[in-house]
Amino acid sequence: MSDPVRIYGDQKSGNCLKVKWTADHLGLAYDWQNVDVLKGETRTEDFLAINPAGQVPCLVRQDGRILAQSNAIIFHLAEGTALVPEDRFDVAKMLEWMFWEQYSHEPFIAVRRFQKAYQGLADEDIDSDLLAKGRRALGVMEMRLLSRDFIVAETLTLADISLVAYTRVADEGGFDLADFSNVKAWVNRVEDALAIAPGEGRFSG
Ligand SMILES: N[C@@H](CCC(=O)N[C@@H](CS)C(=O)NCC(=O)O)C(=O)O
Repeated sequence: MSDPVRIYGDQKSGNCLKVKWTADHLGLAYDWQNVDVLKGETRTEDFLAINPAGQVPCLVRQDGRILAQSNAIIFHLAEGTALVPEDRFDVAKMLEWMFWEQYSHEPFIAVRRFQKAYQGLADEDIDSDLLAKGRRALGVMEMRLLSRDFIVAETLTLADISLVAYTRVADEGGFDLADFSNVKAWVNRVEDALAIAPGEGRFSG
């Protein structure tokens, strides 16, 4: 049997956990290489030789080809499975939400969480735009989930995995999900579907 794919990631990073959850959900074998972002392990010469962008997650396939960017990696792992809709428009719709996650959600919710929980910054030292923009993103999700169980299809897709990563720990960034009841119920639904343990990936967990 050939070696499994290798995944470089930090277990506290939502972007990395997206890859772990997708692989686990699909029953894929992988060799997890822990890279501690806070210890600067993404900036070592050895790691930069793997991903010159100096970021995790990063996937190294059995044939040596390397893929970065969490949403590209999960798409690669899940193509042809039930996590990707069959309908071509729905695939594009799923990608719409995954691009939105990277541009209009993660930069505010994940960044505020990083500064508050990891770097221990006081609220007054954090860019105040992050709270407003993160809440706006949660509001967009709240509307989307008004009459649906999952973001795109009737069942779990990669859009849910991508978006749940930082939404489920948004409280660590100072975002109260009690104000977004549809989002809160959806987080529970997606955590159940992926069998995510409550403390997994939490700074305090
Ligand atoms: N858009 C990228 C973001 C990756 C990213 O920001 N990774 C962070 C951890 S969540 C990282 O490796 N930071 C280390 C550094 O920049 O040195 C993705 O989705 O994979």
